[in-house]
Amino acid sequence: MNINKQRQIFFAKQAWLATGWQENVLFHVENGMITELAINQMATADSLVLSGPVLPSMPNLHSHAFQRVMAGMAEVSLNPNDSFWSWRDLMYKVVQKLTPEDVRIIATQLYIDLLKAGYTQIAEFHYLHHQVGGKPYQDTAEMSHQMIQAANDAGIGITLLPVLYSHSGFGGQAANNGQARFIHSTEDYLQLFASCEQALQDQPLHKLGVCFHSLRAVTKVQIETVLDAIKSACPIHIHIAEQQKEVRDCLAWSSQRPVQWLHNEIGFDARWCLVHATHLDSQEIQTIAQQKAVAGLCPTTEANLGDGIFPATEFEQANGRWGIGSDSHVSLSLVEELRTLEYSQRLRDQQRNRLHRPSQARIGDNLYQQALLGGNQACQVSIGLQEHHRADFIVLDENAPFVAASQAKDLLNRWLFACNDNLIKDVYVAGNAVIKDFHHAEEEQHKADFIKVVKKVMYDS
Ligand code: NGQ
Ligand code: ZN
Repeated sequence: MNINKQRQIFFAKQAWLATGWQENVLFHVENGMITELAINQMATADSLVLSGPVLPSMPNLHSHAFQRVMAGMAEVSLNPNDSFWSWRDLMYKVVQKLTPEDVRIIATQLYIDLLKAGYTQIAEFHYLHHQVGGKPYQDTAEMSHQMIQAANDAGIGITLLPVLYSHSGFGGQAANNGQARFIHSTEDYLQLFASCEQALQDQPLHKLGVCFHSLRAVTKVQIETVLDAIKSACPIHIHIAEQQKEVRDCLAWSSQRPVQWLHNEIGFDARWCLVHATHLDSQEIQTIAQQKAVAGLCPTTEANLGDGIFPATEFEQANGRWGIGSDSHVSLSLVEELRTLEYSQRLRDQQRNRLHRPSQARIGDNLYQQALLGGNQACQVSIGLQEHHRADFIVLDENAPFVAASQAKDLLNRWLFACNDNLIKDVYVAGNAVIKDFHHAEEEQHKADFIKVVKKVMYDS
């Protein structure tokens, strides 16, 4: 995707900077980056005046785009013990039906909807690589190209995470039939990674990361071999400790809990994003925080799949880094992700106002700030209204009653806790307006294509 190289100047009456809400903010954008920013300025003749309060957009650190096609379709009780694992069986059935074109169409619609929701970078944890039955496509990176195309058509930045997936359980158990489209040897994975690297060259919005599906899906030797082979300082993502069963199986196999195993046997640091990390003991909470790894939280999917409650209150007290992802895309609302995270803690603790920091007593402001910082780290981007950051930002609807009526200090709490309509009116990626007045320029065509794919895949019609 091309970045507008022209210099642009924006003016915001109210903008949420790293220092909190400020007034009369003038900022310059060049090559998609903020080059100068000052508060208490006047709009200049050549500046574009943004209509409402302006905030940085949000990075989304975890996505399986194809799963959007089945969102809301697994909410039928088929068995009194329905669980994460029975949901996964249904998901594997959907996987058998998808062509590369279907996947691109689903992802394009999804990415447009995510832009409208205020996300401008998506970490795509991409493991659907092969044909049905497991044969690679003629171009082994075929599916990865579809994801990049979808991101470009929508106008979102992608942090592409090609996934290494080889086994069905701890200790290198053979993959099952439902997983055939996901499977690589270490060598083949390294080739795929090199193809993706090439495909992303000269695409400044896009990033590439290493990804292991889970400790169930790869062996220790595989992790070591991949990390040894890939020299670039890219992010590293892995699903970890999402389900109790996974923790029990890991203990039975290694006598260690998943995060403990990763720390002791491989080691992790700020390059790592530990997705879910739901089931942690106190030592593991401290370790993740001390190592400055990001906990990749997906509150609505974790609730939907019955994963458990992430110990966010304790993690926050340990200064842990975290961000949010929409994962299975059962919800595309960043408001719902942040609200669900805070409310999960209140419901467990039977207390109010859980996720705050000594420097930030306002829950909404703290949630937004932490999710932005952790998301930036995990997606390897720098979104934020400050110099040398990418000019990705959102404009709230100045006519929404709580936006019009509230003092700036209360805006985030009003928005995140008390509004259900989408308040995001305009969305800018690297200085370009991709959502204008709630709309995307190509949305009608993509919507029509998406409707056809949903009918075909989910209803055979
Ligand atoms: C996935 N999703 O890979 O799509 C997983 C489920 C698994 C989430 N963990 C499958 N939410 O972990 O084996
Ligand atoms: Zn996932």
